[in-house]
Amino acid sequence: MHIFYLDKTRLRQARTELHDGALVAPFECPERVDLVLKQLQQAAVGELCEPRAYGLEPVLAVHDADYVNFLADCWHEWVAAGHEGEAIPNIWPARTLRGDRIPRVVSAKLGYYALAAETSISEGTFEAAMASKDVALGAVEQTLASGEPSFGLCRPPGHHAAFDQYGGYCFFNNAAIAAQRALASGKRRVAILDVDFHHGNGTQQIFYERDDVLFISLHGDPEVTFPYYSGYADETGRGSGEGFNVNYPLPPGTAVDTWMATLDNALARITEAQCDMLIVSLGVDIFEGDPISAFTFKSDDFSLLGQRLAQAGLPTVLLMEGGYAVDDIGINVVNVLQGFKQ
Ligand code: Q9C
Ligand code: ZN
Repeated sequence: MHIFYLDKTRLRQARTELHDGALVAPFECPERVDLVLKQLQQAAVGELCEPRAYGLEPVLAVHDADYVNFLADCWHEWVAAGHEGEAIPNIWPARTLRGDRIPRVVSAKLGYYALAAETSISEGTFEAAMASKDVALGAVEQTLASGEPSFGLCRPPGHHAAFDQYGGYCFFNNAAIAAQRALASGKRRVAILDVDFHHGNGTQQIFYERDDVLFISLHGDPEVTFPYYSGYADETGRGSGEGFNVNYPLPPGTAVDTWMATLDNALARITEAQCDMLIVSLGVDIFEGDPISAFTFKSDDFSLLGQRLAQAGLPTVLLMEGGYAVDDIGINVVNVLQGFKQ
């Protein structure tokens, strides 16, 4: 298996995350990739590869140009405005305000383009997001060329990033960018299977009205789990996308056998829809020890997950999303990839 990685993903190193009313050290930190890389190398899972730089074109294929410009300029505008801490929104175009015009000043643009406030923007955030999508693109190109599975050690993650919104630690939607690339190179229908603990609201939103990408997500019930305003079972797609969005909200504490039975339903839908490529949004925050999640996967269960994913029998790209119990994140990723290879 080819493993894609770029050191520049480390440039995302915010100092603050707004968590339960306090500014804490971010859960989504560079140490995450150190631990995954270390375990991947120890287990000799595959060849480590650096992708080339793909530029902005594949980003603009799924994201709004003004949004991308905002991300590119945000930190500089924030500094130029004389602000001290990291860039965090504190007002939104909420339901009773105007959301139909793009504001001029950075403090207002933050609320316009953010869907949550935990994700501070800091120096290097844009550069790391660019590297992260290049990791995803390198992985998908490798799989498109060889038919062999690839893993992209993306960071920052992507699945909460929508057409023109960031949040949930995500800026560019790496899985969506990779899926669009696969379609551009001739794939007919791509399945994005999102196993991260949190609902992939961004991926859902980007493809909601389309039938060339089947989006399926297993996640913590949004009644009680971030992102709260998306991820319910009645969100099934719109227009020609009707039936091509499938959500499986599961209660906190869901047992692994229930989760795996749900995965079987998801895989059956992928087969039924005649997808010709699989992109896995691989969050390992379903681990029992994850500090911000509530599923009960043990490290060994991740091997079974990898095996089941392989049984879909499709060219497969696995892209890193969440997973925050840093001591275990590496072994959990390795177990998925080893299980896949068996
Ligand atoms: N303060 C991903 O896993 N906050 N993002 C949750 C903890 C945001 C997770 C509550 C969680 C975002 C990619
Ligand atoms: Zn997550």
